[in-house]
Amino acid sequence: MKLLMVLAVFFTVTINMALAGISTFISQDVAHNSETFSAWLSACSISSPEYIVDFENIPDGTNLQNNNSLFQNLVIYQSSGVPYVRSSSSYFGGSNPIDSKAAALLEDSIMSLDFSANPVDYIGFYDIDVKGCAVTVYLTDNSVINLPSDDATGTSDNTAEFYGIFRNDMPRITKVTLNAVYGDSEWGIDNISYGAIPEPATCVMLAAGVLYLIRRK
Ligand SMILES: [Ca+2]
Ligand SMILES: [Ca+2]
Ligand SMILES: [Ca+2]
Ligand SMILES: [Ca+2]
Repeated sequence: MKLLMVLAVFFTVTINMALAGISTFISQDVAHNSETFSAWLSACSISSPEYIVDFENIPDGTNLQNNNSLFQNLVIYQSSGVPYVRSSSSYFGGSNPIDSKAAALLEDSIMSLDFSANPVDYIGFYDIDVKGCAVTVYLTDNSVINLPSDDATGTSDNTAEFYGIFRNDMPRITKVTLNAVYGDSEWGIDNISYGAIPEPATCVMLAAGVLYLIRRK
């Protein structure tokens, strides 16, 4: 009887964990970027992302389409048109890149962030000059999940707003697509942050190693 109860609790916990699903962290305006970014980091149990692509060290005018040597474990492409590194708000529908450069994109074209070479646990980015962008994630088990669309603000000046994704207990993420269908035909993306969370087994081994060293002293 006791064994049955233990098994029942085990399966209930397992099922509840399986239902948690992908988490999203969507800043509703520029003023909420910082707290939304922090909430995303803490949900992922990380202090900073493994990789951050801010485009600052890439020459202005660089064509990013399907370029697999520019970034570690990230390939960017659009279904129509081509993403370029740009530094002027005239390529971002009147909005500004973060710092001096960002990737300039076309609305009504599906933008892909492809991590299939090495699937990731978390992705964050700032969308520029866009309202209500459709966000879809593709997982390693071939499932496809539509996430809530981005914020409904930002069409000029400093409008880069944070959108964070954490896979939680779902399979790792191979690709994220973004489709901005509202606006003035231009938008952009900046500070693309992504990576894998260190395996707990590694942490346990590290802790065991540290304890061993302390004991030896
Ligand atoms: Ca930038
Ligand atoms: Ca605009
Ligand atoms: Ca726009
Ligand atoms: Ca926005």
